[in-house]
Formats: sequence, structure tokens, C-alpha cells
Amino acid sequence: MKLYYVPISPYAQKVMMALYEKEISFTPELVNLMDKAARKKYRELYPIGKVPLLVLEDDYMIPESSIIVEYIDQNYPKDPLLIPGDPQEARKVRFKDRMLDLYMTDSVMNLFFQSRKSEAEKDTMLVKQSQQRITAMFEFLNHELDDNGWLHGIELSLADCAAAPALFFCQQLFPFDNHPKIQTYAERLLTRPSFQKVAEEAIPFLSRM
Ligand SMILES: N[C@@H](CCC(=O)N[C@@H](CS)C(=O)NCC(=O)O)C(=O)O
Repeated sequence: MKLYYVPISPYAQKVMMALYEKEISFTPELVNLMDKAARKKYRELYPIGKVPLLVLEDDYMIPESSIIVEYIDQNYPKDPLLIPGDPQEARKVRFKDRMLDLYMTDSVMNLFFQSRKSEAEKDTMLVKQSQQRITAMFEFLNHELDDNGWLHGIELSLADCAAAPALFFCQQLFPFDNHPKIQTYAERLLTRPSFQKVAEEAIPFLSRM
């Protein structure tokens, strides 16, 4: 199967972390979203134009990072199980994944793109709203984390795969130095071999930007 991705996309990173955790092989298809012609070509395949996108051997397409992780979790039953079998627990993991994507990852990406603009071009309202949301998400994480486990209990889950890229970008753009619990968690999460592999691929792209 093919994964259409961009190494610096946090949503692609979430999926790649899950693939590496479960040791699933895939063909990486890098999409150059900075290039107009490449974007146009990619939209012919997937009109929404977002990465990541998983394309199976029979050309069946699975977009949306959380859905891709759910697909691989269901079809490659190798540990770790990223979405618990118990429906109530599964709902709680999906809830955390949604919170992270919608309020933390989206917000930190806003900060990322705004940081590349001149002062005059910056959308200060958007920056402020994004900072407020990330601050609220730090409170959420502080509340949800305990000292040892992952974001949902003792097993790594979809929620951790969503948290890793968000915290990776926050380190630079909106640090969590005043949150020791998040710091401890981020240290364990971001040094996990699966995420290290993701970061190794992203860092050269980020330094070029
Ligand atoms: N909800 C989507 C979000 C994916 C997303 O926003 N991808 C960005 C890169 S981080 C993208 O492809 N942007 C290109 C565009 O919007 O044209 C997911 O979870 O996969």
C-alpha cells in the first residue's frame, strides 16, 4: 500500500508513527504541497488535496489520519493495539485524538505558518486564538496524564500518535516548560523509536524551511 504524505505534516506523522509502531511496510509517496503543479496532480487523485492518504493495492483510498490509523489497527493486529477493543475505552481514545487534532495540532500549525510571515502580514487574532487553545489543551493534558502511563492508560494508543506531532511542534513554537507532567510525557513519547524515525525524516525538511 502507498502512503501519500509530507514529512512535516503532523497528520502524516501521526499515521507514520502508527505504521512504524506496528512495523507495517508501505510505499511512501511524497507529495510536494509547495509546488502548484504537484498539488494539482495530487488533487486529481484526491480532490480534497490533503495528506495523509493511504491507497491500498486495489486502489481503495483511505484519507484522514485517524481513519487510516483505525484501518491499520483493524487490519494489522500486531501490538500495540492503538484503539482498545472495549467500545467505551475506544470512544475515550477517539475523543482524545479529536481534541488533539482539532485544538492542539491545528493551532500549533497556525502558529507555524504565522511564524513564517512578516509582522505586517500576521493574523494576530488567529495567533491569539491558537495560543489560547494550546494553553487550554495543556490543561487538558495535565488533567489526563498520570506519572507513568500513556495518554490513555498503560498502552500506547491512537491518542499518543496524535499527541506526538503536536508536542513536537509545540517544543519550538509554544513550549510547555511550565508543565512538568507534559515535559516528562513528551520526553518518553518523542524519544520512542517510532517517533524518532518520523522526526529524522521531518527535521531536514524543517531546517530547509
Ligand atoms: N483532518 C485531516 C487533516 C490533514 C491536513 O490538514 N493536512 C495538511 C498538511 S498538515 C494538508 O494536506 N494541507 C494541504 C491543503 O490543505 O491543501 C487528517 O487528519 O488527515
